[in-house]
Amino acid sequence: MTGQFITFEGGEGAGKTTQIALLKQRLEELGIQVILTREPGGSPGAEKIREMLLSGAARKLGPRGEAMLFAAARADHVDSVIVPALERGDWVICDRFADSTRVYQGEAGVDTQVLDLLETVAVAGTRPDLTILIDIPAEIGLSRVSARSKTDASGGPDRFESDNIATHERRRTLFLDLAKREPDRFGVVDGRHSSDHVAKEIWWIVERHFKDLFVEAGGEDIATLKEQD
Ligand code: T5A
Repeated sequence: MTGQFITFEGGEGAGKTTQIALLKQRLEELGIQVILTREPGGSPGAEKIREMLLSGAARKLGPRGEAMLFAAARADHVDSVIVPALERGDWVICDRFADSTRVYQGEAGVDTQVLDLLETVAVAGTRPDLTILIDIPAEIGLSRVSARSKTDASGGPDRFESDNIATHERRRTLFLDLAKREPDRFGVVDGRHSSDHVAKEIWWIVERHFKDLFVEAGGEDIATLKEQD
């Protein structure tokens, strides 16, 4: 089986990290080797850029400067982590990828042509096979993040979490617009449900998306699903 690249997108507190761990477990039960990674970050160089971006230290560069930093981090991450893993035949699940730049830095006013150019250079042809968008009203996602920050060491809101609710809602709309434009790549799930419910919906999408690959590898669930089609 060849390596596959799955990305998770959505607003703050949508449940991406939670669901990525659950999906990894299910894929591993099928004997698939899975690498979990995240953006910004995912490689030593990109993690350094993450600190600059999320602390707000890069804010003074403006949205275009921040977009360039996200792209620089992505280029290193793609070259040093994602491509080698896919070439080994591993599956890569990434918490946010280029769609986040389109949404967050696009919403902040960076020109689409600039974002297109940066993306082309950063990903160098490596694009997700499937993107799961966990859609959630901004208010719910932010309240989860704020509840979590009271019980762990993450501290207060980061550079992007601290934006106002209207900004978060515009980002939500932009994510949904991207999903509408590329329905073959995106699977959209409603993040308001329980973690178990969301995990089932995501697994349903993954099964359908990769059913031919799973059948080749002998995954029984999927073989049954294929027969039902
Ligand atoms: N960014 C990123 C850009 O601007 N441009 C870019 O190009 C990129 C790549 C990254 C920030 O950078 C920006 C976007 C972001 O603002 P981050 O720290 O990586 O920041 O944060 P997020 O990706 O937003 O991740 P979060 O941790 O905030 O949210 P998740 O991963 O979506 O949510 P998760 O799973 O951690 O869950 C949050 C809380 O909710 C609970 C969890 O237990 C946890 O406490 N929870 C649920 N509660 C109830 N029901 C459910 N179904 C739940 N699922 C999870």
